[in-house]
Amino acid sequence: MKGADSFRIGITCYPFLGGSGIVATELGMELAARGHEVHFITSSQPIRLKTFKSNIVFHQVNIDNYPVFQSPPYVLNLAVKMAEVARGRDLDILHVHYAIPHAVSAYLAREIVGAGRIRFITTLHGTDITLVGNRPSFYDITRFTIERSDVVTTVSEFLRRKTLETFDLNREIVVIPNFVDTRRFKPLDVPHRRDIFAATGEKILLHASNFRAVKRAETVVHVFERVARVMPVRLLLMGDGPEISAIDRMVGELGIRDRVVFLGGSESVDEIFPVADLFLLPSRHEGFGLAALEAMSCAVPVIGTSVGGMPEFIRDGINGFLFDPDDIDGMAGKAVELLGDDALRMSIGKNARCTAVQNYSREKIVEKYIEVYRTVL
Ligand code: GMT
Repeated sequence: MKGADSFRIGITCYPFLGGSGIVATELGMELAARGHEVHFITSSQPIRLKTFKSNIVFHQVNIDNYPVFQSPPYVLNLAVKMAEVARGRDLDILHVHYAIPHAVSAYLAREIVGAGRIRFITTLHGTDITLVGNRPSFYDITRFTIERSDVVTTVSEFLRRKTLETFDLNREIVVIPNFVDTRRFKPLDVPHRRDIFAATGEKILLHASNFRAVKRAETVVHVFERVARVMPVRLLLMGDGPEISAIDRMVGELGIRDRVVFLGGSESVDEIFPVADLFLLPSRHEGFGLAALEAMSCAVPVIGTSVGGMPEFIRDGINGFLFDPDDIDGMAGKAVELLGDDALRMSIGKNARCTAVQNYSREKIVEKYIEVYRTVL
């Protein structure tokens, strides 16, 4: 039941694996735990929303296709569902994650329900601005919906600036970083789980992503191959995506197949992260870089890149390391140094865990979203 100081919020996101969907789902779960009423309005049940939770309702958007349509009218069916839930459940706010096309549907839903009856908040995550929204075929609609959102948030200062520059906008954008459930993503308490992946004395490198070009998984393999020349190591590759076949081929060509484990898409990410000795995320840019934060929360040192959102939470040489995305030699050299020096690795890992717990815990950051809800209402 909704209390006096609580809200009714409709959340829309991509429900399958992916950073924006994870943030949206974790946000919804924390809001519900605090007594707010959360309605997920999505095309399928969000992947991390496994069990029944009080204060959470899942409303499936059914795509009503028809032979004359060239593609399924998801945007329209979503808008109608949003309006239906907004009216039927007397929602205060629609909070959409990833601008395209969710902000368009939210804009339509607000118009259908009647201006002033509901507000909509758009959270930008990264590629919705840096890779998709800036394409000519999406530019105007992305700009329009950013302008018309009641509140816009971005997951980093980098993304805030990028959004204002790209769309030549002059509006307030609130920065709310990604967060992590530090009780679930925590250092390894069952050391023998490492044995599944590596022999005694071998170090484990990990990369987890959706294997899109922006993640630079080929850099991960090049770095690993250089490290493998000088010490016994294994590489775990977690996730799936368009680049995975090329990576598989590359691993064969470099003759390191017996050293590399392809884990595929997994929901047990919190069980895999803590077994690693080093996490590699050499992305060309990240809106934030949630996977790096999850690794840090498990006290696993990260080698990331000095562009995009990562420099906002990784301090080079203190709680992780940052390199130019093309600096394969630099990353490989640092990996060898770190994996050969347990004291250094553990001290960086400890600082990383501290950063996650002190500044990026789910409880702390969700409070910032609640503050935004209060302000907009
Ligand atoms: O990383 C991806 O490509 C997935 C993407 C998404 O929208 O699911 O992630 C974006 O949102 C995450 C959560 O806010 C951010 O941590 C990621 O940095 C961001 N990805 C990129 O900008 C490439």
